[in-house]
Amino acid sequence: MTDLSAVKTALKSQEIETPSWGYGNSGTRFKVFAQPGVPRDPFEKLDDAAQVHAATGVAPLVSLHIPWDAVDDYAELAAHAKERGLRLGAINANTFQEDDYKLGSVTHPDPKVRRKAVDHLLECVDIMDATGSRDLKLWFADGTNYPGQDDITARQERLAEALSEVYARLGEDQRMVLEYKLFEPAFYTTDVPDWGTSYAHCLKLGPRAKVVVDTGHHAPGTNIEFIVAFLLREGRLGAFDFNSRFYADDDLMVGSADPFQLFRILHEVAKNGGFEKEQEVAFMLDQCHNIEAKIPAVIRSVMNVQEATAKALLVDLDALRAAQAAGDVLGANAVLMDAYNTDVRPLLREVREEQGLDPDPLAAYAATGWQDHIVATRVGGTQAGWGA
Ligand code: PSV
Ligand code: MN
Ligand code: MN
Repeated sequence: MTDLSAVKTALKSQEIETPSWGYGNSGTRFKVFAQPGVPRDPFEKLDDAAQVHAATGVAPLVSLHIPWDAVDDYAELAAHAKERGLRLGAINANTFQEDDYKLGSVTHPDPKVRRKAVDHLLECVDIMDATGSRDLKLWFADGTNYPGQDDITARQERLAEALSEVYARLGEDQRMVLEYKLFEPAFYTTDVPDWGTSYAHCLKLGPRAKVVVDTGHHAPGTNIEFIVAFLLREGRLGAFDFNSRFYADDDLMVGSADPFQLFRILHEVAKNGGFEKEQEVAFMLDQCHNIEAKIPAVIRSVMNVQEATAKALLVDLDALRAAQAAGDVLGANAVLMDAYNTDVRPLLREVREEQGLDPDPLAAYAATGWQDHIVATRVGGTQAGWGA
């Protein structure tokens, strides 16, 4: 039998990190749709994130993307976060939006471009020092479009060199988390295309280098929960970038396209101790809300993670293990499906009430009047960064 009070305690202590860029305008490569009331600067993005945290109670961290969130004084930004009950989370580096990076950043054939890219990564560590952030989050758009364009192994060598210079700069409590992505924007080779490449680089770097699993970055049909289980066993799962996809890297609300997959992933997290603080797994969202209202979309996403987490925590592990040990294929599967098919919404309402929160976060947000306030007072909001 699952211990319900332990499930509730775990749900109350969960921390979901929301992305600053989820609050800004975004779109596809064809069109950025401007919404009224979106933040004009990183301070206002934090004000919106504070609304999500106030409504849900489990979203106290916000990741920044540099230079989208560049400010003169990062300590002031951290203080702004703190006043609102928030903390600054991962610092995402950006070496993918300048002309210099046409042929790559840290893997570029020209050492001058590599230097510029590494300097940006080092600057991001300086920012972490000022914000108190633990994680430097790296995703590289580096790759090639045509066979023969560049040397695959030379690019791996350049990548390894760059990563080791940056790793050496990290403070003792700081980590590097390395994201992989199979495709896009390069069409032929990508320099960090999969978890194996990220893991191999992390292993060489040291224990504070870990892998980021962005749920939108795999080939269709990839068994992401296997990757999660493997990395947790090795102590190398650094973070999630949660989102949903139907076709490519769609960055839709997590749990919207395939809630069962999210459950299967979080079941592996629960079973392998990934919710325990020592594992230090960051549960981040990496989403863009192109056509839907942003703050309610982030709230909905947080709720989707909570619901999948609750179901994962409800899996009767004793019954599951007994069925597995007995070779009871149908029985084991039934244990898992029982948890997945549980309606956990009443449980989550109870958890919120016990935390002194409104049981319905979306209604609670609507009742604040914040949306009308920002629409009336913010004129000329900024783009999230994509398409800028
Ligand atoms: C790349 O597709 C990515 O997933 C990386 O995490 C970037 O930093 C992020 O998207 C920006 O939205
Ligand atoms: Mn991502
Ligand atoms: Mn992505």
